[in-house]
Amino acid sequence: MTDLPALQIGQARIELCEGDIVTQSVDAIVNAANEQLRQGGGVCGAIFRAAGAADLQRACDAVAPCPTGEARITPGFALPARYVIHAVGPIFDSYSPTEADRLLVSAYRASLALARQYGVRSIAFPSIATGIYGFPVERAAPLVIRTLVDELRVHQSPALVRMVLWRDTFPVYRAALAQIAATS
Ligand code: AR6
Repeated sequence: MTDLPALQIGQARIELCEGDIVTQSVDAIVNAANEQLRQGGGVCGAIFRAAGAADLQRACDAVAPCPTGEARITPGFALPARYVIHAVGPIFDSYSPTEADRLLVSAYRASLALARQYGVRSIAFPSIATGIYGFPVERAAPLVIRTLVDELRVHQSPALVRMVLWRDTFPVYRAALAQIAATS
């Protein structure tokens, strides 16, 4: 793998790649979930299918609900990842833009806190809330990258945080990373 956009923060690293999160061989992948932790569409549907929907749903039911801005953890079952961290981003139109920002940041921070609690060293995130939930990706990308940088500056963990981006969201995050790398 050459020239993936990346940013080193002390001992920790943020990477961006384009692709399907279910194939990621990391300790934990993050699901863009709903508050009920029910199988949905988008990346959530793909994760449930790849993990084994019945097993993952049973595990989700045991830890549901999950309010917007929070996260829950389950096993990964048939996935290469050991854990799935289910994070609920905001439905963009249900909040003021600044409240939606706060809730999106909170979903990432809650996921990283759970990851640290479970000894996760590598984690892959999708672009939470920017699909079915309608959060504009141009607004999310700089906010998310800045949140990851801030978290890793403080905690230095997980050592690898990878954003796995679907199709045309990749260049948006790449531009945001380049901008933040140039100014930090
Ligand atoms: N790998 C990585 N990213 C993906 C994949 C994949 N396999 N598939 C889609 N994406 P969304 P949300 C991207 O809609 O907006 C579900 O029904 C997608 O292109 O999956 O948080 C849940 O159950 C977009 O950039 O999540 C909730 O009800 C990003 O993942 C609701 O949707 C997130 O899009 C959550 O909506």
